[in-house]
Amino acid sequence: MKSTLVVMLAALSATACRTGGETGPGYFADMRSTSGAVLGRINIQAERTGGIRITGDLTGLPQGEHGIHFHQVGRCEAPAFTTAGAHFNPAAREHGLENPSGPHAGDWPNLFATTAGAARLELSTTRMTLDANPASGVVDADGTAIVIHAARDDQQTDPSGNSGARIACGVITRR
Ligand SMILES: [Cu+2]
Ligand SMILES: [Zn+2]
Repeated sequence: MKSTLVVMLAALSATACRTGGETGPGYFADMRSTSGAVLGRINIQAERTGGIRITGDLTGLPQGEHGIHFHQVGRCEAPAFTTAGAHFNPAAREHGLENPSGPHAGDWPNLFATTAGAARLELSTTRMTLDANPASGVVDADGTAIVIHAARDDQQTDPSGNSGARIACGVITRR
């Protein structure tokens, strides 16, 4: 189990590198709080090497670590955001980047917000693609949303890493 984890972490750090070179039409998600306040925009680009890259600057978050995931439905109805459904998971894995039976395709490392409530995102993954590929594509019939949670994602506990309430949501939208 330990060796599986090491291999997985090695793969993660490899995909976390800036590979450079995005391609195709861009997408974005405007993140809103449970009260409708705009927290900022997350940009989503396809990478030439495959996979996607997300970047953005957010404000107005509670200080500390927050779970952030792609969720399977592109609907963000405040205040609970349950309309976004479960984590994006076409491969039917368990939750968590540190779960030997995981992760969900839509799982990301925790987002860190400063004491001023600001968070910067710059991450890549090869588990998702910006198309309708049934195995990986986030541009599917019912859309996809990005959700930020109140608490830290433990990256192990199925189905959502004990990351608590959904405090922000944004629908992935074509530019
Ligand atoms: Cu989530
Ligand atoms: Zn998950």
